[in-house]
Amino acid sequence: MSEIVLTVTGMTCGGCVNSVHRVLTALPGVQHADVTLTPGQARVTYDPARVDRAAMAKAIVDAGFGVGD
Ligand code: 9UX
Repeated sequence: MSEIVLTVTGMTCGGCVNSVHRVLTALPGVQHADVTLTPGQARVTYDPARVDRAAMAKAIVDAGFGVGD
């Protein structure tokens, strides 16, 4: 497993945190996600053979949030 920390923008309440957590953990290959509001981050444990940063970022953006550099 690999771990990555993504900067997530646009989350303003616990519901947003739950939404980001839901879309990340729905991706095949994502094992675990810890999403925090302050700071806006997602720490993701994943199988790099099955999922990558771009897929995670797309899922977050499709849910209405943003991903920083
Ligand atoms: Mo809270 Mo986030 O009511 O889209 S869920 S602002």
